[in-house]
Amino acid sequence: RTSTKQVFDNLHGNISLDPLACEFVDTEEFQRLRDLKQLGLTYLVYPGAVHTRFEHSLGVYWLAGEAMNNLRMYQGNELGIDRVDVQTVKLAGLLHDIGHGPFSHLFEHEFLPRVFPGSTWSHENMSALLLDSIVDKHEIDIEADHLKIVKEMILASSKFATTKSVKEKYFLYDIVANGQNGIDVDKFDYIGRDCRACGLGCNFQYWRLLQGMRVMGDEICYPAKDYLSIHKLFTTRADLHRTVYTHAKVKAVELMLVDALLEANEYLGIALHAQDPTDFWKLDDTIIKSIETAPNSELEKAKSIIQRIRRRELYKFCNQYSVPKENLEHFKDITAQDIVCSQKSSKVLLKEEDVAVSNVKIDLTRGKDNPLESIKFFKDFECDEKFPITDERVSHLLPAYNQDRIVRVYAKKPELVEAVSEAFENLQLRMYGEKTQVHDTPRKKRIRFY
Ligand code: DTP
Repeated sequence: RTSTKQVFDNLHGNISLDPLACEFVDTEEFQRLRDLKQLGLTYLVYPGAVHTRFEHSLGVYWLAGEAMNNLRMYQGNELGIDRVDVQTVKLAGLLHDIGHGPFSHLFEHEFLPRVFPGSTWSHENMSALLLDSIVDKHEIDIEADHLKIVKEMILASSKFATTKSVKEKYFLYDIVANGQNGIDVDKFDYIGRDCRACGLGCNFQYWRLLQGMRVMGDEICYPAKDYLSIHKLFTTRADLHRTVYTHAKVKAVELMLVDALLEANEYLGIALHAQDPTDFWKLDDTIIKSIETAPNSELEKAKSIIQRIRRRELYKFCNQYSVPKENLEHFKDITAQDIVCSQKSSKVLLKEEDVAVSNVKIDLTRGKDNPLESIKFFKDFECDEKFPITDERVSHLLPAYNQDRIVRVYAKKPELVEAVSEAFENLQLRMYGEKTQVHDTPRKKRIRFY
């Protein structure tokens, strides 16, 4: 195959796909990304959030190409960037998300660990496995070394990071998934795309960073004058997490869908598909419809949960608790059992299956440190010195904490709201000797957002 293809993307405009990229795109495994919504179930609260991993992957492919072209233009000789490097990084961008399961993070972090406790499954690892399977099945003509590097790049920021076969050009591994400082073209794309889809303003301009990036001592550095753009990247991402991805109602729907998937798992073998890369492409967000329309009588329970989602009879939010900064380090996730065990009055005797708990974690970056501390800047293109930004310069911009832990508690039936809320308050008293509610108005008068 020799021809390129043009795709018009609503964020970046015209994207040119090279012939090798086209071979991957025109497979059922890649086309499956059209049936994976980028933000999982968030569209049930933000109706515009129906964009998919398909357009995001094309966007990351394009941005990876732009980053590489800029580096090649300004530092091409010095860094020894060749055509194969550019193509490898672009392919890693294109294929970095092919291993995501239905509803992405829900599948990986909420569903699979419940089926296989202690599971080490990750979408990055599945992307790498799937890549081998696509190349075999579709007989894609790509050199084994080339393929190996694409996989290494996809795994670069994950716990599965292996060797780096490209010696002396380690920065290539930081373009798509940056394990060093978290600034990568994956974020450039999804921050803009997610804000737009949800109708939120986006003040972060990725193109400033794309144009300003420079490799110094194998590390991607940015012009000191652009530190505000980097700050905006992390704060916009945190804002998206707080207001969109972890919205209390989104979490209620997620808790319900996990319950439905667990009920259906045995009959539909959902988790088993995730173990086999040749089978994995069959699994996508349409699993909801498959459950709803399945003839199996064993699926009645799963169906009724999905019907409740459709009819908006959601698990009822009772209350939430923000873990104080000093307790973050040793905080253990709260379980439904913890809540049930904290019940004192026995007007209604709660059971574990009456309660749902969401332990929300929001990190401004990986780890608890200020993300700006791990980024190196330079004064201008004539200077070869790199330095971190000084504390005084950013202190007034920083949020109080770089990490948030919020425990949200839900009653699965409306009539249990009072009992679950009471038990949760008892638990807080037991843990910290005080009730540290986020809402400070009495429960009955509180205004709730639905
Ligand atoms: P990061 O490096 O920012 O942590 P990542 O996990 O490496 O991102 P992904 O593409 O797998 O990259 O995840 C980011 C995308 O998924 C982004 O569009 C936001 C969305 N997302 C993240 N968490 C959630 C969530 N809990 N619910 C819904 N969408 C989410």
